[in-house]
Amino acid sequence: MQTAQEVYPGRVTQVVQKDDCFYISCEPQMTLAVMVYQPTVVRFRYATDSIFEEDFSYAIDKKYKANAGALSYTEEETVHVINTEALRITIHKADSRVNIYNHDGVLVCEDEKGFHWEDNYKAGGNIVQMSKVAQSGECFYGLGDKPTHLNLRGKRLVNWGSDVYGFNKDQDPLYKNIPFYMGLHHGEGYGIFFDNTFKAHFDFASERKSVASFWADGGEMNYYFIYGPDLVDVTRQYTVLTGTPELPPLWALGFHQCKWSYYPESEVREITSKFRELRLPIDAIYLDIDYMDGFRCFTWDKEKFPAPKQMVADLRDQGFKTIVIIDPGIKVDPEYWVFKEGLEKNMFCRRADGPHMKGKVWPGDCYFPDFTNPKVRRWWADLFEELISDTGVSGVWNDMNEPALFEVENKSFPDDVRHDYDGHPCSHRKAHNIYGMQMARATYKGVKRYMKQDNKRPFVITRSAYAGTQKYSSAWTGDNIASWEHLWIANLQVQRMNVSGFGFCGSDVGGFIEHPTPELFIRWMQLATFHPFFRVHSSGDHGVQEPWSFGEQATDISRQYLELRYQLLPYLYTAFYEYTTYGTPIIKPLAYVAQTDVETHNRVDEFIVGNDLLVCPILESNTKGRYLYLPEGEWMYWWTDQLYAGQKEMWIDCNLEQIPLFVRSGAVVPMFPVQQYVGEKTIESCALHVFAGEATHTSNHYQDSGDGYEHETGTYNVVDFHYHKEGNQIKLTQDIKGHYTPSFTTYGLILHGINSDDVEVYVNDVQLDKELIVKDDLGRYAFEVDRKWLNITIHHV
Ligand code: MIG
Repeated sequence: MQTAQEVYPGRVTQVVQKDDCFYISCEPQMTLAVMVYQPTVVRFRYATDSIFEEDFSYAIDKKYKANAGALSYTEEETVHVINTEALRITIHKADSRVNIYNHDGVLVCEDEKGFHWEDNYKAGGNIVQMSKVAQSGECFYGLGDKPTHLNLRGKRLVNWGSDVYGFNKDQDPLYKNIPFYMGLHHGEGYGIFFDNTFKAHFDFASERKSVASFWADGGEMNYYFIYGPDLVDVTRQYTVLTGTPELPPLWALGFHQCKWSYYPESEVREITSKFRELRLPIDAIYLDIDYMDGFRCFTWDKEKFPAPKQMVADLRDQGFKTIVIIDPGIKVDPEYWVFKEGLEKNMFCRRADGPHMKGKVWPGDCYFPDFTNPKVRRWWADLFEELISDTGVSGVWNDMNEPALFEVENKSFPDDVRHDYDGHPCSHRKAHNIYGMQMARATYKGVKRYMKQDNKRPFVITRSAYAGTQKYSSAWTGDNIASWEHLWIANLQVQRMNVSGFGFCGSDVGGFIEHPTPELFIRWMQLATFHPFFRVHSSGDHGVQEPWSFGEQATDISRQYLELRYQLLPYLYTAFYEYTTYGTPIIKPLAYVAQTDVETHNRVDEFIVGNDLLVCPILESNTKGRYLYLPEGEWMYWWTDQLYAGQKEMWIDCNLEQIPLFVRSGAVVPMFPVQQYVGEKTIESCALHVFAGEATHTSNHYQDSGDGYEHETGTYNVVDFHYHKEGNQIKLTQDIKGHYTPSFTTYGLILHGINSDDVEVYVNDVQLDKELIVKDDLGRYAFEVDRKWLNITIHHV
């Protein structure tokens, strides 16, 4: 057999513009299509034989609207030039290499060797490769769930979804395949989304010190360049391109408890009652694989769960939503209706030569639905009718969808398995990395349909994912371990997933494998309080992992944080609104809020949740505080109301009950009263915590009914709170956009950080009776105002 040769495109022979697309032909016969989607979003698509296959992507949102803006094309001596309103793109006449500049002339992204390929005779097609210059000082971020330092410079990584029980720090690949990375150099942030589902590789100046390259084992060189310059804007644009999710039901932002597995019914009832008895706020309880009859999906083990409908209804009465697991493997059993139906309707994957794809998972031998076939996804969606509409389950958990197999070396399907790929038949080489995504998509479709009939929003959670899966599902980070190192990993992964467009994500709190010490459990609960998805999960074989199993102190501290979580719901929900509307990451690493400050570029521990809270978890045992870095601005320590100036590293004290938590000065943070579950109480008054400082700042508060679909037709409010300080006078104004009427009619204002013995307060320019202002030991002033207040002025006296 001939060894493959690297092939490079030659001289540019022709440039043809068709609307917002430029076709650049090269010798001997490669064509590059430069497609402008936005002034800051440009797609590069290469056809080695100048033949473009049908354009198809599972990632790109069907609702995405391109808007290229004004374009111009010119020819210079050595380059062809395309100008968008934000970028200048040059294509070298000699070899088609691409440079991308901003309009200040800064070279943001530069082809090194640029595009090249190798013919792959054995599998067909090409290995497609791209190499770019890694600029001096450039940092790299993104790529989904990689459990390694946030800055990827110096690393080589691969996307090939894998079931990695008890994965290690730096292990690669893990469960998720998100071929989207960002670069930051000279204050300029940009992103590259390599929309190719084959096994994909990324090298960030690992093999060669000044080269960042990416390549895939097949398919097209097809990538989107996204310009910021703000990194948060890069993530936003990527998320909008690949699809923002709908708002989850508010209860899904509450606390979830899980174990492999809670059974029988009496145990589920005991656990859930205990949460209520101990007044530990919680909204969701999970049933892992043992609820099924012999691990047959869409069945119940009638001995362990004789009356699921009654149980789910009783749990609902206590404020619990029931979530059940559904795996892709369907047991080979001619007596089992799902198998029978699937077989008759030809729903299962087949090998190259025709037999069904048979593999062992929990139920023993299984067949696997080909979720890349729209017919199969419709069938799968229909299967949820009974679980949702009849039994009353509120959400579905998709596991093992890498897809994972037992007892075979590669722990997944062989390469020759056939997939429909929505009418573009292919092998598993191409479909592996999107199998889990298409399963989550089909599940979402079904869960949503039946939840919606009851005017409820769906909840889906998945382990595997490709770029764009956030449209359909939340995610967890898989089978971690109860260790301090894994607490570090959890913190990092949730940040990385967030900048990779996947906001609704969390880790197995406490660790899935092995048993945490009470202290580790406490520290993990404290961190996860600020994670978009908050669930305790464990494999169960190392003892129990409910808060009370760690003793009284852990129970009390868990309660304190669960209460904080429920109080922060309006704040977190606002961050979800910004995520689902604009693609803004809910969690932001420090580099994403202060990218011009190089001190932030390699920070991993601190993160911002929403816009105004800064968290820095304790990641070691037996500590009385830690060093951390506060970015630019002024920050108030949550526990003491003390103000600190940013842009410096500092030591902060904290005891076991405290996680280092800061609020941006000038922030207004809405908080609900403690509830044991979402909707337990009618919220009559919402707290507004005002963190006084020198900064001028605007905070937001999104309000809707927390479930159902009325917000989709405009029944919601976006409220802005403007904070401004002048001398010894603080001015707040409220700007309400929308016509939703929340249940609360008043706000309880709480002023933090007013160092004054006395204040005068004016509400809508009328002085408030001093007797209505209460001051507590920490010097916080509190008073009530009508929900529709327009302005509040506070004079220090
Ligand atoms: O082979 O369903 O990551 O959360 O509890 C293990 C049992 C299968 C792996 C998941 C884990 C789940 C477990 N599953």
